[in-house]
Amino acid sequence: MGVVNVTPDSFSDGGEWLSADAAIAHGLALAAEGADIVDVGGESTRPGALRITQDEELRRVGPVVTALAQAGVPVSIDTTRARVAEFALQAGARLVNDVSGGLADPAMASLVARARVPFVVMHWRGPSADMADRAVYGDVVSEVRDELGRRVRELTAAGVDPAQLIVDPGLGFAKLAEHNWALLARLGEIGCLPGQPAPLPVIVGASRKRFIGRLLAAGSPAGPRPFAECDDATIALTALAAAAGAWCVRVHTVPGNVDAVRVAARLRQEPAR
Ligand code: PMM
Repeated sequence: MGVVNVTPDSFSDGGEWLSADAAIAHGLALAAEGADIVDVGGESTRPGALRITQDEELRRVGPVVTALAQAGVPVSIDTTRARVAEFALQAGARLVNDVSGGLADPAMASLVARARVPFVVMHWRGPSADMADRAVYGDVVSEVRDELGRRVRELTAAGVDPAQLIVDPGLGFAKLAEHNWALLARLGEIGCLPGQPAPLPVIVGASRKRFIGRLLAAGSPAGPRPFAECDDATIALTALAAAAGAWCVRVHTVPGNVDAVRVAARLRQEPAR
């Protein structure tokens, strides 16, 4: 999944694709490089980010989703608002990626149930403005699984087909670096949710996140590595996530990540001992 952030302030690529023309060209390029899905978002979720209005979100993503879908690109809409998701689906988007897993907007569950489209349920403990305060866990992996399991049961009770659900550990969302690493180390457990008869597909969004820059800068007085210099480490994480069975990785650059996924897929064809 290649990312197109139509925002001035996303932490990793804010401002790069803010005009519709630049965002559309970028989405087409990601698809041409091998992204199976292009994820279009208009609202930054970086730590501390304040909300924008629904009208502003629609103004940013509307023309981009419409043009990419018309060009035949499989588009996912990255939004927590049912109205924005509904607009995008009518314009041809095929998947809804909601970082709140339907918690931010009570209308999201019924929209997704009606639309019968795949729905990404990310682990979320509250809005970006103050999510850092909620990064408190005993065992982060079991708590994330329990909270995702509860969300899946609630969505299913609201009429969403469980076969349409994809779960995401929500790296960086109410998580400290140590929580992100623990979740990545035990990624194989994330899709196995309490109360679910079979594992759910898992999507991982590690690309360019700050915990990678912090690791790579260890000991450097210059502080975390800049985002764009974290792409090789992102590719390493993609290989490991794919080898651990992830269904999808959400990334800002495509070619190296596609190669990493193909290598991991080939390795997974070999019998385990
Ligand atoms: N991260 C961001 C935005 N959307 N969606 C999913 N499913 N998972 C994520 O981890 C995720 C997301 C924030 O990252 P960005 O600002 O680089 O897009």
